[in-house]
Amino acid sequence: MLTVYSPEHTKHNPQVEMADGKLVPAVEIPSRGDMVFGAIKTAGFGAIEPPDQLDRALVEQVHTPDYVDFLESFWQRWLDTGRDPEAEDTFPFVWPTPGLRRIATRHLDGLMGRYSFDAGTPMGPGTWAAASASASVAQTAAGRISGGAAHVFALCRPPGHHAMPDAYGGYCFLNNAAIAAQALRNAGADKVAVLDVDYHHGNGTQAIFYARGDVFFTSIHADPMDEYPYFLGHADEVGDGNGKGANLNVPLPVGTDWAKYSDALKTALSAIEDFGADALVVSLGLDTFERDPISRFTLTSDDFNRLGSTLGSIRAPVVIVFEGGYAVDDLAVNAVNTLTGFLDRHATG
Ligand code: Q9C
Ligand code: ZN
Repeated sequence: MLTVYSPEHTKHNPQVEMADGKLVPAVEIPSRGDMVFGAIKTAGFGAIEPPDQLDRALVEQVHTPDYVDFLESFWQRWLDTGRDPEAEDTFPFVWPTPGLRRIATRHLDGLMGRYSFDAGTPMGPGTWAAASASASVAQTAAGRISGGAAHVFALCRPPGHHAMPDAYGGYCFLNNAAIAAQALRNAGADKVAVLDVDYHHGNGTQAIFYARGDVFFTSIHADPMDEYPYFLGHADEVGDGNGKGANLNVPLPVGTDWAKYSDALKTALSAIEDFGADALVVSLGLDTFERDPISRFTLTSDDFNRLGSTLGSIRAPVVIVFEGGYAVDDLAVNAVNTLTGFLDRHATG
């Protein structure tokens, strides 16, 4: 199995994030990507290749052009407007909630609020370089599927599934999984499914495809009544317009173990089968792990082998897109277990 990877991810290097009323050490850090890269190399799953150049038109099929411009120009504008050039982490702190006007202001603090939905996502000098490289990794992996590969691992960092059509948040800037799904559609797959197994609901991916019937989105995640991102990911969100019936959320209680998790996985996979997907994108978060520092499911390292094997039962080509997972020292074994379980089961031709 080919892995697509870019070392550019290290340019997004946050030091702190806001949590519990203070600045705490950031968890979405370069060692995450380095750890998974090292593990893939050692495990010898196959070639590891760099991404192609990012296709801006593709990105603008899932994000608004003004949002992409904002991300790209952010750091230069920060410098041009006399802000601290030594700042490593910048945070929004005012948002145009309903009743306020959602306008692109001249002041960067207003712009950051306009184009974000949380204060938990530090942005710095190298964020665009890393996020755009991450998106190109997903794009390239999808391209290999369209070229005939049965499965490709997109080792994306920063993650993407929280990124909305025009807002960043949840450590995500560009929605890598949505970009992969859209690339598959553009290359001729009539029906694409996205299965999100990150601990957190993939609110961005859901929002991007919510009114579309050509991309089925299903997510298994901690109940948003109790967990981030709170304001999306509930079971009654079933899609809109042409997308009605093409969205399936399976929220699970905090504390969920593999027995309960695997039931939800069967539900999601059978829905994908019913939809009749020509290709599948998996948003692979490893933050369902029992020792993840910010999450509260209890999957073990062995359970990731079972997860991979269950994912491998799908009878369609698969792009696996890396999302969350913050138990850095355990990411190597959990990623390798997932991919090993997957490859043992997934049909290659
Ligand atoms: N004190 C992904 O897994 N809030 N994003 C965490 C911790 C944000 C996670 C709060 C969690 C976002 C891709
Ligand atoms: Zn997550």
